[in-house]
Amino acid sequence: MKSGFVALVGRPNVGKSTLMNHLIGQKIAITSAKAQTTRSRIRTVYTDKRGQIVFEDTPGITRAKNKLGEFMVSVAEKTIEEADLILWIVDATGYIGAAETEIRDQLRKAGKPLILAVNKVDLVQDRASLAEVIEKFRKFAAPKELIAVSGLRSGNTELLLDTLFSLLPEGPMFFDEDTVTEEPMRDIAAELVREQALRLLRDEVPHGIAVVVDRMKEREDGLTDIDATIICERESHKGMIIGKGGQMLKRIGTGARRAIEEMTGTRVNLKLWVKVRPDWRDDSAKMKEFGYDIRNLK
Ligand SMILES: Nc1nc2c(ncn2[C@@H]2O[C@H](COP(=O)(O)OP(=O)(O)OP(=O)(O)O)[C@@H](O)[C@H]2O)c(=O)[nH]1
Ligand SMILES: [Mg+2]
Repeated sequence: MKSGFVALVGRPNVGKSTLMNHLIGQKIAITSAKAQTTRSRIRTVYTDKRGQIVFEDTPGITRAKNKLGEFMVSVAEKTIEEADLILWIVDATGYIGAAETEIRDQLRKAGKPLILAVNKVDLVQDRASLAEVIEKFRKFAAPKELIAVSGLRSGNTELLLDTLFSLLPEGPMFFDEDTVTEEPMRDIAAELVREQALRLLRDEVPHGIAVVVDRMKEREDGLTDIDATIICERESHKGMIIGKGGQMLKRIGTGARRAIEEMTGTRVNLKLWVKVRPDWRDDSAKMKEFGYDIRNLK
């Protein structure tokens, strides 16, 4: 039996969460076309006869602009420290810049076995360009293994699992074989609301949003009532989140309800509120209240 913790790390928007969801065959982490979607550690479990892999998805590593940004960087650092194996994900269409060099040096310091996943290969035009991209990254990162993948189009993910198992140590099962995640359902529901906000709102607005589930209760007839609050940074943002005649809030609610229903397999009655908490992303006490606290990292 092989087992261990695999940290998924890299720059924002390279496809870490999409790839993790694909590897475990279920959507647990939210994803979006906007950078800095993942804000905390999302732990999921993959088990088969080879053993058990505990995946830890992390926020994209980038320069912090506020306390929330600092929290996100510490989540990535702590996860790297605790992992058995690092899965560094890069975008095949991206260039190698100062940020990549910083991540490489940080990972070297950590001294853990490194696998480089060159992701989004479906976007690379032809075989010759792909070979070039792979060579460029291999030279730059000198990983133990390099695998070209597509988390979106499922290219090579089976090979990636095989490689992960081959590099993991012998060890026990950390979780029950049926466990996919231990993330509480109400946290996942809150994230699914935030995912809709990221999809539907523009500019800085979705980045200044936090979502808290205030109540989640299943009725006897199976319907689940969920009350959630969308926290934003400004009155003007609140106006945009609610939209003309409440249209935007309604679209966010409908999208999130459908996603939560798919996840829970029950019918859901979702009620959303919007509150303003000026500059909460620079307020440690407020951040804790909204679930961003490094000491509570599972
Ligand atoms: N074409 C293509 N797009 C992908 C692939 N993987 C992810 N994407 C897209 O890239 C965007 C970012 O994906 P995420 O999974 O949210 O990226 P992330 O690295 O988790 O981003 P952060 O949480 O912000 O750090 C989304 O629009 C995905 O659909 C892929 O293999 N191919
Ligand atoms: Mg992510």
